[in-house]
Amino acid sequence: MVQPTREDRFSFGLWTFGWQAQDQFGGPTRSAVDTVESVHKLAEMGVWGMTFHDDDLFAFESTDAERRREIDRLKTALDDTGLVIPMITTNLFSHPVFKDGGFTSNDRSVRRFALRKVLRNIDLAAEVGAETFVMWGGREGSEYDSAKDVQAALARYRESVNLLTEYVTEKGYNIRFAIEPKPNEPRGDILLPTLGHALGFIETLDRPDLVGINPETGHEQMAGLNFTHGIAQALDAGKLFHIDLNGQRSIKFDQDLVFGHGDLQNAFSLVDLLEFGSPTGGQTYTGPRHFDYKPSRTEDSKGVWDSVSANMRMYLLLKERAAAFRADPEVQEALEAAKVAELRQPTLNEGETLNELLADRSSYEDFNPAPYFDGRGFGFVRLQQLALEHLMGAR
Ligand code: ASC
Ligand code: MN
Ligand code: MN
Ligand code: MN
Repeated sequence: MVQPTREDRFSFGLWTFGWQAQDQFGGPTRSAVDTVESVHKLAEMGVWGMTFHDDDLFAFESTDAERRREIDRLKTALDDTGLVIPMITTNLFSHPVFKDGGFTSNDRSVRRFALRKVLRNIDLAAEVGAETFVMWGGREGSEYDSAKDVQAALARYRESVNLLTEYVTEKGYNIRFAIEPKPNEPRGDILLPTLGHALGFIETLDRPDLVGINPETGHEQMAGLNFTHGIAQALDAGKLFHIDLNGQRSIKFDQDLVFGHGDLQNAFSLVDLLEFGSPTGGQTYTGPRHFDYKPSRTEDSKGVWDSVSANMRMYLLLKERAAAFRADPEVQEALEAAKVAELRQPTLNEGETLNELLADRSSYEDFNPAPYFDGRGFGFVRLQQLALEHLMGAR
């Protein structure tokens, strides 16, 4: 059961298992991975897809010939293994040119260069068959309020995304965009810091239908937010185009832990939602289960591949636990007592008008709130205890 297969649609960023663990305080602790070897390794492990930034596959300074060589090596490995590239993204954050951002740098020539880099990478997305194009604006932001005109920056962000949707439409590419929010790091404050900010921004675009979001577990949790709630809102908006799964333990630097190695309870409710949908209906997610984590700096190459496996095992184990939770008659009874399904029922009767509600004395004048004092408890604690006992394998 915990053996991953291609049907699970698991995918990993080339930059995740490929991270050499350089951080603010020290250099790499392990060697670089080879793309082709990695593709073979992933396929053997039951992984379905791989994703990458342009700069993960070929260095920023690559000549056209070097770039082409790496693309062709990748494509051969894909043909040999059946692995797919469901998503690609552009690195607008590593090179010094992007120190004040790409689409929203104060320096106009940098913005024009960033757009060209992304447009070139969209052609590559089409070439490798990626249907989702992620935009993580890690350097779009500021440390100092006086240094960034935020309304102007948002206007430039909008201008860029509008040009990108125009480009894929003109080219006839089957590509949609997904904005990835993050509150801070590397910038002191990043624009579009949470998925809610991104959802609001998308509605101001020329082609909102072509733009959704790619929320990352740890990024929302860095802002103290409930990731499962955010994902539910993204589904409700029809905007969950992609997802970055990982682990984060509370509000601190971006940990990028293995999925489930952070807030395990929240990971449980997330997998329950992604795999089985809302308990009473609602939208479901059919996209990739993509891991964007970093193997801890303490790991050698063996530990790296163990951590790749750990992400998938955690996901599948949580799926198994969530299925057991849903199937338990005692849970069903507790859900019933907690009136969880009653929330799906519209508050007004079918066909009832506002005036009829106003005339309904039972809804207000004759309604008795008194029994709610020390009565009519919802039993949410019992339900949560049952959930945790399932999560712990105690039931
Ligand atoms: C991405 C993405 C991130 C960042 C980060 C780079 O494309 O989804 O969260 O880049 O992983 O280190
Ligand atoms: Mn992260
Ligand atoms: Mn991410
Ligand atoms: Mn990340």
